[in-house]
Amino acid sequence: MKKIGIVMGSDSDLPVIEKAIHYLQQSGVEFTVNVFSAHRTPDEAINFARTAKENGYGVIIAAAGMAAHLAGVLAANTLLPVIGIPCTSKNLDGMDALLSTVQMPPGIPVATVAIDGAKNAAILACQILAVNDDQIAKTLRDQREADTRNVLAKNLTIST
Ligand code: RP5
Repeated sequence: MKKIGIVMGSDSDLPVIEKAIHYLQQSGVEFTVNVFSAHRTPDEAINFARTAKENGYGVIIAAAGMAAHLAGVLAANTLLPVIGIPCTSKNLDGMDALLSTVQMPPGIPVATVAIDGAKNAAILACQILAVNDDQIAKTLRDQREADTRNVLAKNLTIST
């Protein structure tokens, strides 16, 4: 099974990432979490991206706030798909990170999820791995079916 590499720009991003960690633990998918900053530890961030494929990763999730260039830097240094999570910070509510992450110039795409959208990032990463992994595909199908059953079981109707 290929691994998911979660990279965050700072340990202050951990509260956002926890939803991805929780989802992947529940799903039994292998992952690692590291702090590599595009500006504070650029060599380590680039080295992680350059060696990710040979180290068994199939997809990278990058979480960063403010002028969030981490996902773009990682994407520029690997052919693995990179999913960006723009993280909230106190001044601009994550809009700064959203625009920095999503507005990649043509040639180096970053698949950007919603601000603080860590669970969807984890699900999307699993879907990417599921292209070549039947076990992960089955887990994803089972989760969707469970979600459907939960909604239908509530049987919420309002009528006048
Ligand atoms: C970004 O700057 C990090 O991803 C974090 O979201 C933000 C603030 O980092 P700290 O100053 O809290 O380390 O690089």
